[in-house]
Amino acid sequence: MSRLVVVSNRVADPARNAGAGGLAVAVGEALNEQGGIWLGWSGEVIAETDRRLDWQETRSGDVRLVTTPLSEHEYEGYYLGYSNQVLWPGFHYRLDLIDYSPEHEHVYAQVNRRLAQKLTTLLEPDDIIWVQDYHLIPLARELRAAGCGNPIGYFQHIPLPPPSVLSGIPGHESLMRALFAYDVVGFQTGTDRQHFGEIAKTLDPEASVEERYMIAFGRQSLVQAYPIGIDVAAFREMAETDEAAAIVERVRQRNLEREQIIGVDRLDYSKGLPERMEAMEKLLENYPENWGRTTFMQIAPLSREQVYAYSEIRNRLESLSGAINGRFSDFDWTPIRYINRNIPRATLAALFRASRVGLVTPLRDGMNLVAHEFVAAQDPEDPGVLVQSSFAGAAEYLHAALMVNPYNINEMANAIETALTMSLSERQSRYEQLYKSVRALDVSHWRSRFLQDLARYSPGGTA
Ligand code: ADQ
Repeated sequence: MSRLVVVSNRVADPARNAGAGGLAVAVGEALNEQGGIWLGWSGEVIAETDRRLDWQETRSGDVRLVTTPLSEHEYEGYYLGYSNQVLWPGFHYRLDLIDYSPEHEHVYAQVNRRLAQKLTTLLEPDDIIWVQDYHLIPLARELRAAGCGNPIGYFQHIPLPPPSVLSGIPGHESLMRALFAYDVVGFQTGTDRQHFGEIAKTLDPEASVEERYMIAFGRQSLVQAYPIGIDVAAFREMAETDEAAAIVERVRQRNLEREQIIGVDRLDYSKGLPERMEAMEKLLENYPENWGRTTFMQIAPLSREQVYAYSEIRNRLESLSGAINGRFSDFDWTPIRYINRNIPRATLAALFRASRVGLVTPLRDGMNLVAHEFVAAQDPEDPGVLVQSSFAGAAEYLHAALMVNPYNINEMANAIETALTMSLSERQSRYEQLYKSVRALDVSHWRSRFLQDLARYSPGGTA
C-alpha cells in the first residue's frame, strides 16, 4: 500500500486522538491504517533569530510527525494575516471583514514554499499526498515546480463563494489557478463545487466543466463534493455511557421542569452567534410562556483572539447576553448561560443529549460538525430537535432539520418555539431521518471516498 502524506496547518498526534474532533480523528485514523507522514506547523511561534525554525520529527506508531515552528513574521503574515484576515472572511462571504496586506500574501506564499521544500526531501515515488484546507492552497503548485509527480489531493473544509464574491479576495486568481495543480480537489457541498466550475470558466474562457472533471489553465483535475462527517458510533457511545447519563440527570435536576436549548461553536463571526441570542430574546418577547421554563446554553470557546474582528464579536456577545439576562432573569432563572471554555467531548455529548433543541445557525459554514454531533448524541426514544441554518453545508444533507434563515430573527424565534412544542412522534420521525443522513456521512466514508479517488485518479492511476 502507498504511504499517505498529510499536510495540514496544524499537526496532531494520531495516538492521542481520543478526545479530539473532526479533522484530527479522520486524518489520524487514515494515517494509522496506512502509515505515513503528517507534516505541518507545530503550533509554536518563535523569534526570527531563533535557530529552532528547523524541523522536528517524532514518531507515533507507523506515522512520522514532521513539524516546524513559525517565526513571528510567518505567524503574522501566513496565519493571522492572509489565511485568517483575507481567506477566512472572504471564503465565508464576508468581504467587509477582509484586512489585506501584500506583505502578508507574500509571506503566505513563502511559508507554502518552505513546507513544499521540506516535503520534497521526504517523498518516495509512490507516496500519496493529501493537503488540507485554505492555508495551503499553493502547496501542490510548489511541489510540481520542484518536480513532484505524485498524486496530490486537496480538501477545502470551508465554503467556496461564487465568482462575484470570490473576485473581492485579493490574490484569488492565483489561488484558483493553483488549485488546478492538484489531481483531486474536494469541497464540502455540490454548491461549492458548482461555484468552482463557474470560477474556472470566469478565469479561463477555455475551461471545460464536466460531471467529474474540470479542465482549466491547461490541467485536468477531478473535482467532487466529499461531505465530511463525524465518527457517529463513537460519538453516540459517548452520549450513552453511565457518566453521560449522570450529566444528563444533573442538567435535568438543575433545570427542574425547564427545557434546555444548546449551541456549541468556536467563537467566530461566521457562526451567527449574536443573531442567535437575538432570536432567544425574540422568543421570550413573542412567547412569554417560555419565561422561567427555557434556558439557552451557548458554549463558545475563544479563538483567533489576536484578530480584531474576533475581539469585536466577543464584546458584542458579552453585552448581548448580559442585556438579555438583565431584562428577563428572575431570582431563580437565567435565560442565557454563556460559556467561553473548551468542554471535554464526552461532556458535550451528554449536554447535547440533555437538550431539547440544538441551534446550529451559522451565517455561513463549510459543513458544521456540531449539527452531526447533536443528532448522534440524541436518545432515540425522546430526541431533541435540530434547528439549522440553510447556509451551513450540513443543510445540503440533513434535510429533516427545521431549516431557518439566520438573518431572520423572527423566523428563528418561531422555529425555536416550533421545536420546543413539537410532538414526540414528529421529533422521533425527524430524528430517524437525520440519524440516517448523519450515518451516511460518517467520516470513514469521507476519508475512503477521497483517498480511493486520489489513488485511482493519479498520473499512474486507472481513471
Ligand atoms: P469549525 O469551524 O471548527 O471547522 P465545526 O465543523 O462546527 O466548525 O467543528 C467544530 C468542532 O469543535 C466540533 O467537533 C465541536 O464539537 C468542537 N467544539 C466546539 N466548541 C467546543 C467546546 N467548547 N469544547 C469542545 N469542543 C468544541 C471547519 C469548518 C467547518 C467544517 C469543519 C470540518 O469551518 O465548516 O465542518 O472544519 O471540515
